[in-house]
Amino acid sequence: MPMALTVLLPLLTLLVSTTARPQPQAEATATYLATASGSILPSGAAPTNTAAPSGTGQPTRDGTVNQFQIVGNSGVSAQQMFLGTLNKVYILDKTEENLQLQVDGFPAWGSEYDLATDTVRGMFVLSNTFCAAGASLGNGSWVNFGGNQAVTWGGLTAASQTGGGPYDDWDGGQAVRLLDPCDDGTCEWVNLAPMTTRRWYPSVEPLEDGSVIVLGGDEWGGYVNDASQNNPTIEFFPSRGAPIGLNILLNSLPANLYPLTWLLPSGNLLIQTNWAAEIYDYKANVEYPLPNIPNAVRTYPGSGATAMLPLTPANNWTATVLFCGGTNLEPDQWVTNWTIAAYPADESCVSISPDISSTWTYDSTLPEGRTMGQFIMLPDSTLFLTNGGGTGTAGYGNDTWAIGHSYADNPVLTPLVYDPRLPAGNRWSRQGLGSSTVPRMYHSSALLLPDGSVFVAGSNPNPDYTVGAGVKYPTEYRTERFYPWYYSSRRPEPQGLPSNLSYGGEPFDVQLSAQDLQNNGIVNASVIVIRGGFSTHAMNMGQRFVQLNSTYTGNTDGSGTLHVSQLPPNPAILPPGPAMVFVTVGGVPSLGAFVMVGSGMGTQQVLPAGALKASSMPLPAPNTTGSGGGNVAVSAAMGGGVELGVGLLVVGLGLVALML
Ligand SMILES: [Cu+2]
Repeated sequence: MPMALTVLLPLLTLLVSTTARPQPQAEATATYLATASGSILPSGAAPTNTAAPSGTGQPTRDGTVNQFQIVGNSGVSAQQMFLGTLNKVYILDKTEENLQLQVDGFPAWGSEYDLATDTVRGMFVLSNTFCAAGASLGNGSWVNFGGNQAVTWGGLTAASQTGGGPYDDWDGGQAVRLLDPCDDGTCEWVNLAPMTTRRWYPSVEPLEDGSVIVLGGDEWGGYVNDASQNNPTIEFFPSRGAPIGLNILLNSLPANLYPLTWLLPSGNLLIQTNWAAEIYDYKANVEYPLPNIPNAVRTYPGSGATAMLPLTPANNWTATVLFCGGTNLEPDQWVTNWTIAAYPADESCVSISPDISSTWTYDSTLPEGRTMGQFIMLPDSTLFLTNGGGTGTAGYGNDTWAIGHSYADNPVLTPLVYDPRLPAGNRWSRQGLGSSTVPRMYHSSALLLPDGSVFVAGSNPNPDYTVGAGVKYPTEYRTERFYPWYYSSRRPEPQGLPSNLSYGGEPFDVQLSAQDLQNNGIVNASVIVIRGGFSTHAMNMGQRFVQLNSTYTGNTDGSGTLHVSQLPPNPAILPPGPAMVFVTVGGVPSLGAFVMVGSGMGTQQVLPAGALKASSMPLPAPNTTGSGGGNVAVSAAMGGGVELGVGLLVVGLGLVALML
């Protein structure tokens, strides 16, 4: 667009707009109610599922398996996004010149993406969400924290930090924004009382009581952090008072923004930032250092791909966290006087199981180095790795060596699949996987959708909206889907999935027809709960995969019943809040159903795990029981779990054989 027009358009819209915008002062005084039914919109909303299909039916698209497809336009560039309902993805950009989608005559930087129609609704966001973070709460609300100062064209700091200017944006440094997702197009972001301190590039992790912890960040931004503006503290939402100092954030400069953080089943946090790592007992405020992470910086801007691997009955819901790629820069190398964009990214993968060992383990190496790769957990128990580049790091700037503004280059367009059930050294495959045509560089994102496809969006390594003939990595609005191998398979249509899951308590039964089970047999069926998390900066904060314990009863007509435990009696395995539940048969998932986990905000109700029936199959020997019919709840449950694990392993190996 010619410069004259880019200047004129906002001015014109400024003249005709103005009056209908919400009053931020009034909103900012709203106080979040930390009650069991804590949502402020509307007050007293119970943590139940309002528009919850049962997870039955078949996908409505004819996507080609193992291929990407460009499907729509996100309206704003998808720097951050999450799945709010089964049909809506909520997207946040930084404040910039998104002229294609406007709210009250100003460029939008938030949108609601309708998955059925691939259309967007612009959403009013008061303050600059540039490099903010988010998570879901125990009551189903989503919260977004922090950001940058108000900006004008080119991402330059605006004269006014309280609105006005071409984008009419407010300072977002201490912002707390809350959304109750909806399917009727009426929900909006609400601004709550601010955080105690400024946080640009913070991390957020859901906790056992439905609240969240907010960690780190800096005050004013930049490529990396520095001592003059570091915010080496944590705080909670809903607030528990003044921020609390955290030594690892003091001592891991400069690459310690977006500190990588996971709640472990022990109730402690694993924190990994720059080269440092620790276990943090946030309840007692005690830090236990771990050995440095080997080979590479996985934290932003190194931005390795990271994920907690599936928590399953076979591994007794023991957490292993995997880190792949990043960059091996030392603290004194995070300066911009050399050609960072051409520097090869790291290709190592390492993992740690912090609740049982403080040792780092080398895992299967990537086929090529990668920065800003992103792991999406699929319901077939594999991890899909997409996005990012082969050289450089996250970040951008006005440097002669930058690619446009990008600090990364050589996009990796072909995805990978990691199967944690395969032997170490042999877990990666890209056999048969098609490539994307859209580089997904800095400020890209990805999410698992209810139909089991992967939604990919964003990419904008630029200070403001930047497109044009010569721009190698433009502001990207195109959205894509990737359709995994199972996408066109006939999906199981389970009957009897609950809309709420408890911690412990009575098992439930899920019915599967002979057509659902096909040739696989109910021995190869399992129930998977996935929280997709909040996607930004090559991370999905809060992403979890939990397999429920189950046993089965097979019938002579080929149908069967799964007897399914609730979640294990421990909220730290999957904190309360919204998630999707899938029934998989031979790895082929049903459509995801919306499920609320737990009992809302506050201390969770935890019940003893109810006993599961012993597994039984009618053939070849009628009435043979699968796990010895033990009548002690734990032994019966674990027996079923082990069988299921072996079944999945066989399916996994069979799959690889097919791919080869
Ligand atoms: Cu960023």
